[in-house]
Amino acid sequence: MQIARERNEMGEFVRQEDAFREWVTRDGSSGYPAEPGRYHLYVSLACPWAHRVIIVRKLKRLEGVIGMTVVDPIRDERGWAFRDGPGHSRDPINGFRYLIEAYRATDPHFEGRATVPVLWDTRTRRIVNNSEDDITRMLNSEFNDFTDSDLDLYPEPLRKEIDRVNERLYHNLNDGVYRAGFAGTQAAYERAARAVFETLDWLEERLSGQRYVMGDRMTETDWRLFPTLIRFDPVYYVHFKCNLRRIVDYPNLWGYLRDLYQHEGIAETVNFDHIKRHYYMTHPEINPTRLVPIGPELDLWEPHGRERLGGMSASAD
Ligand SMILES: N[C@@H](CCC(=O)N[C@@H](CS)C(=O)NCC(=O)O)C(=O)O
Repeated sequence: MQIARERNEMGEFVRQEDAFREWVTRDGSSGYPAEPGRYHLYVSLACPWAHRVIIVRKLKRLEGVIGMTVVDPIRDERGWAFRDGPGHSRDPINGFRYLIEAYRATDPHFEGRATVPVLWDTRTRRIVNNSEDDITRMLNSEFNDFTDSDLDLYPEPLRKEIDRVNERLYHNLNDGVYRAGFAGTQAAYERAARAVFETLDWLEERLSGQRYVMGDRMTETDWRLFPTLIRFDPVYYVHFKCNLRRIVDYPNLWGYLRDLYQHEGIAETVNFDHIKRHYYMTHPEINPTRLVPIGPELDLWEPHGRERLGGMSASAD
């Protein structure tokens, strides 16, 4: 674990930039035409960024079009690995043992951390893109010729507002919990942790009168938020010391989280075993005993009652 290498002079955690940002396009103009069976995802069920991609692949019904391999949630100094185990497997595409091999196959001089998610091209045998923002947008719009779903999670009229809210949520919440957990000074921790709760308070208010973050329509913003909220009480509250309040203490956010969890196909993308073992066993700097807490008990199937707020649960679908 190289958290210390990724702190600035103020003790703040700074996430590394994504290395590969090529695009798969519907018309092929980018050099990577959308084709069924050509591209493959390497993901972790533990990672919130990869989780977003897994969700969009599921919602867009692209499982038969884009393959996916799940890494072992336990990461050691060699990084993410492909091994057989519950919910994860060896790499059937390239026979890689470690994810870093995909990065080195793409750029022999690659020096950073090999992160998930990765979108791999089986034709040119290289990584097309390792940024979840880009990959989810591609899955949303570029593979429509190969799916019967016309769901659009990034509708034109809402794009500006979606970008604005995403930016705020990314900095203060999605990455904010990491900046709280990986902070190297008390001040950096407190700044990040306070911002997490200011943002949750803001969302609680916003979700009091509308079903989704953008109003009555489900968008990518909801699915960018979901992976962070679902990890919050089991992991971030304890492991990253974000412990002013839990999600279950926020009536609207807790109902909203259950609403999304109960959306068709979503519960099966959530693997609490991978999530908990990954965080508690892979950050020895934060949890040197590597013990995994037994709780919490969450009834995610409890009725949420948010239909009364209106809105189209499956969006344009
Ligand atoms: N910016 C990336 C972030 C991906 C990322 O940081 N993933 C983490 C797991 S949650 C990772 O793979 N870390 C590898 C490591 O620390 O060695 C994205 O948005 O796709």
